[in-house]
Amino acid sequence: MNMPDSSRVDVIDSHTGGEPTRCVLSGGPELGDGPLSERVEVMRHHFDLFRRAVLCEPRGSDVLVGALLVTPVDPASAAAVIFFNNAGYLGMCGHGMIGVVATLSHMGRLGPGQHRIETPVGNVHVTLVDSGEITVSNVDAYRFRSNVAVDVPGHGVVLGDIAWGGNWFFLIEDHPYSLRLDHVDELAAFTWEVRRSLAKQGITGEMGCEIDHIELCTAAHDPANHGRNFVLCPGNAYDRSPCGTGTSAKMACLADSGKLAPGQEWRQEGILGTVFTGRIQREGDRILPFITGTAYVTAIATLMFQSQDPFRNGIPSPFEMRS
Ligand code: PYC
Repeated sequence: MNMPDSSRVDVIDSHTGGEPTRCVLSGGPELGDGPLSERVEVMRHHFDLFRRAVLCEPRGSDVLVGALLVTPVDPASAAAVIFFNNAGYLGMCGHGMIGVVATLSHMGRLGPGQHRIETPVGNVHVTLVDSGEITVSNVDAYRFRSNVAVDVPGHGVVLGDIAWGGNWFFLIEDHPYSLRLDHVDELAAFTWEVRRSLAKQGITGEMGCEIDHIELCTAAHDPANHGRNFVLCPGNAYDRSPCGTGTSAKMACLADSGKLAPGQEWRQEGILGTVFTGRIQREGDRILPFITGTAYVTAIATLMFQSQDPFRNGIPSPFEMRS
């Protein structure tokens, strides 16, 4: 599928804690009316060029996360969304969900209150309050394995926890790095090696799922917060926000270790110092994470795809992984 000359794709861009989201309002491919988990596969296999055209350079960048709005399966849901990035597709996306809610609110399509939004990995509930703060009641989070050893060339054995927070994470506490913005090249290089080593050594999430997010954790820099992170995303871009799914995975690990009680606040600082406020609820064995943050609209635009443009389908990211 080439992007047709006549294609016009309306988008609203926002950022959540510094991490950008491009919400696609119209002009997206026809993915059918099946469950979102099926529609994302239709997009992956038949319309992947749409993802690349909308998100990769020259219209986007490696940092951007896309959020394609589709018709919900259940008409009672406020929206349904498929998240994608320069490399492929995301299950859930915490900062992206906050960006989508801020966007829908800006358009007058969502008012204060609680709303259900469908994603390929399950429904989430979002609460928008008058101040603009948005709370995402995320899909269940859990720690799958703790203290897993991975041999990382040039770095030796690295220990981490494997956890699900809407995406698969490898969380590393024991590392020598200072999580500062002026160190991001070094942090990205290390975490990229960890990711490659996990894949090479067959270390996965549950049911063989690829671990495609690597999270370094340390103490917070600001004493008002509880922890700081650096998260490497699947396409080798680092999350500018504290990462909603990463914060969910982190809270699941803390709860599993008895270090986070239900209702207790967890203020997660990201690499820019921006914060998501988290907490969990427990229902039997289930851990239900909540993430609160704010997003700001940065652009309202129509993307164009002229037939003479050699890059109308986007420039493939070198980090794109074919499934
Ligand atoms: O906030 O969950 C998140 C996220 C995932 C990838 C980038 N941001």
